[in-house]
Amino acid sequence: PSKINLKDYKKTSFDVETVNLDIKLFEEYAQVNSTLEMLRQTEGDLVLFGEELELLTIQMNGHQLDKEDYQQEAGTLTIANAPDEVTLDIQVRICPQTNTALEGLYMAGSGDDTMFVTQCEPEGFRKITFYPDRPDVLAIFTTRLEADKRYATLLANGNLVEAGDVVDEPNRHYAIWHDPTNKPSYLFACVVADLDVLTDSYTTSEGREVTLELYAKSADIDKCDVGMQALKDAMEWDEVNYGRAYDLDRYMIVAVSQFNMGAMENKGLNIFNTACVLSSPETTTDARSFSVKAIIAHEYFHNWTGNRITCRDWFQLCLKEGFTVYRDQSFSADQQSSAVQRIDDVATLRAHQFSEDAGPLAHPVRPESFVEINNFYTTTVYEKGAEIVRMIANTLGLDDFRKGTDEYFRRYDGQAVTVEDFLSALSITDNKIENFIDWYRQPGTPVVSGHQSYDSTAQTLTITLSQQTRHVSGFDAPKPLPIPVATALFDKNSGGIVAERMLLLDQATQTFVFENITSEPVVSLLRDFSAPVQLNYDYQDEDLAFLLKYETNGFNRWQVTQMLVNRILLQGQSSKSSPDIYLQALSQALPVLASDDAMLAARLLDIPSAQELASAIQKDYDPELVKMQRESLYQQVADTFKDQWSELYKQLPIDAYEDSAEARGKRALRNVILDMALTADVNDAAEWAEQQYNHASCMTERFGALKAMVNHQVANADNYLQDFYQRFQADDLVIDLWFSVQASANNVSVDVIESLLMHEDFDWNTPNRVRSVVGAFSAQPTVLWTQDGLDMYTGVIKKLDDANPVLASRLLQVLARWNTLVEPRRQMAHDSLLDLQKNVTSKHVMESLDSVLNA
Ligand code: DPP
Ligand code: ZN
Repeated sequence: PSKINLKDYKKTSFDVETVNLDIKLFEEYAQVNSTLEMLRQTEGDLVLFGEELELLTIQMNGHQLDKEDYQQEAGTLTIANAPDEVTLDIQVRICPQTNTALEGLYMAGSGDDTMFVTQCEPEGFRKITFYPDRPDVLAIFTTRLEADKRYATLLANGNLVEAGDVVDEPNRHYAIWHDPTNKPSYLFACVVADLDVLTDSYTTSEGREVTLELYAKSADIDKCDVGMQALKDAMEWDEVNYGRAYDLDRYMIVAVSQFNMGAMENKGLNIFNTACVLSSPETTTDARSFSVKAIIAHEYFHNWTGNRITCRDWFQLCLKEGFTVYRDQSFSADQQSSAVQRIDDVATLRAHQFSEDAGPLAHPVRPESFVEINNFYTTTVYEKGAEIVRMIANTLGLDDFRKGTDEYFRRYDGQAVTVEDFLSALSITDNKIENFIDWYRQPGTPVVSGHQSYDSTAQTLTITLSQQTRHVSGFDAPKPLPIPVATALFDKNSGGIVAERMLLLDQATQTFVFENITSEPVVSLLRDFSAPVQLNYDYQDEDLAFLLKYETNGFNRWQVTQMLVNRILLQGQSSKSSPDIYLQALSQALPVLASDDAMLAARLLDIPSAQELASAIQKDYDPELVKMQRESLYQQVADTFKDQWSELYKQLPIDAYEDSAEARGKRALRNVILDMALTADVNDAAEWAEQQYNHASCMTERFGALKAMVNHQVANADNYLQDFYQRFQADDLVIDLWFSVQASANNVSVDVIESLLMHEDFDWNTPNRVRSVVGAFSAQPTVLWTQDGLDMYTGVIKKLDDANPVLASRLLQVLARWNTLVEPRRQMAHDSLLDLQKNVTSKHVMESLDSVLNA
């Protein structure tokens, strides 16, 4: 398979004006007839893409085409010398019933309980019919669906025009949908199913009455209220914050249990993984429920940033994803403490994106070439992409950023555009914004180092900052990037802020002078994580402890605890810090915070994940050692406060369930304290866990207790696991939790994983289930990086390579950092990967494997 390059972009020779699709579903296959009205826009052949299609007939302007009239090869159908106006009628047959890749039109479910859904982003539409399947081809779609009446729900994009019985076929019915908006094929969707619906409505700021519908299986329909409310909140939020209102009379969301991604923003007809839309207090943890709201908002926000303004080509994926993630993060920050929101977003960025950027899968936020675009739905494109938009917003200030986004919507509505277009609109008030383009082009996480010097005579403080980015092979030598560093100076005596400024570091090294500073202050940098960089400032441990006490920025209070922990844990650090200052600082902060902001208190007790710690290690990474060090520090924290856990825990009694930020904070902190108490061997902690499980008001409490019991192997843990299974046996998403709590347990072994994979409820065709075991397991590096662990893990990839290459390749990416391992693990991993290479064929896995082995 060949590489596609950004620099080779060319418009298509033909544009599509309208598409008429007629999809008839039968027991064993589907018949798809399409009519495309096309117009020439440049010289050249007419090219259509198509994969896994059985071509029955093709007609051009009413004439049947014979084999010699077109050329068919690997995924394309080419017609040379086509006239300037073309009507194509194409008939194909496809087989959704055997489509396990979950791209294009596929059947989900099994037995009597099946449904048909589509996933067309990025290149699934070509598995439905022959089409110029690229995001820069925009057309008006009309879709007729026909199926057996046991599939009562027939949905497609846009408005319902007509529905009824099929003449002479009493068991079949049809529906015709028309979407009045011009859209790329990746936003096409249809659903043929038997579902219940929750209906609501929303009146937009422009006075449009919109019908809102959330479709789910009847057993799940009582878990749709959270999602529906989030949708209404998101619609209003986008009107208030970006001046964007919804543009159709109907907005539909459909929940599907078999789905590769989280959710998909198809025009007017979002399709969601059940895990990302269903939520109820009894079955869904707070964290999951919060992310349901964020994902509903994310997909809704795409209607403007993605659908109305879309990407010229897939290299521009970050154009819609980075901006939309930034928008959903801002939405979520308005629903809880903004410090906690920032902490969670940054923790994810550091654990996953920094690690990606430090290894062989590093790529620019806007890649320059790919073999398989599915491999680039990455945390670099999404999360680092969002960080760039955030830096621009902070540099401009919110008013000018809004002027810029208004300009973007005004200029490009209805078009397929590039990152350069986006920056050019955002630059209307400040042309320096265009310099941010280098952030999109250059891979690698910049390291910002710095120190300060104080001149008491001149009363000036000088901060020197420099930046360095590793040179990723295959790319130009790194250039300095514009890095906004939000800075505050704190008076050592009063603890108050004496100066506050946004420093823009845009050269290799720069000095910044603060005047009228009467005594040497403590400097707080990168407040609210103003740029996605690693910070290496010349701090004393005491400065960090000081900041934990006096910083007013909640995010930075967390950040300094993380810096202290990193100093204690990271091997090879010359001046290895002792935990004393950290523990002392915590003991001052914790009691106050526990009553003030329980959620933030819970986060302050975080110790970075093994994965995040590993991302900073370039060589001789020893998973055992890192695990031991993490656990030993965790133990010290638990022991230090051993006498206080009981009181803190009792201050947080189980009340009736409430979905407020405060109640969620209490539940989060209670779960952290429970785990700490079990770690410190507090006398009756195992009993607290059982009580919490038995008297839980919601899943956060019940699952928190279960997880703690499993991880600490308390005597009754197995009974509770069994109870949990029995209680929730009918609920797939809860059973996913049941699998994952075992697969990610502290003491997990490959045998446990093998037996979970053999369990009667395990299902290779449901990505959520596969992730609940194999994905959860991959967070246990001490077991993953053993011969047995690798055999099992690469065995899973082999198994999925053909059936679901998108999922297989995603799982493989977890092995990217093999090259940093200590011997003999490194060699073992290398051999496993080489062996895997001989046994896989999908271009998805091959491309990832090539990059990973190139480390
Ligand atoms: N475009 C989808 C999203 O919202 C892909 N999963 O991110
Ligand atoms: Zn998205």
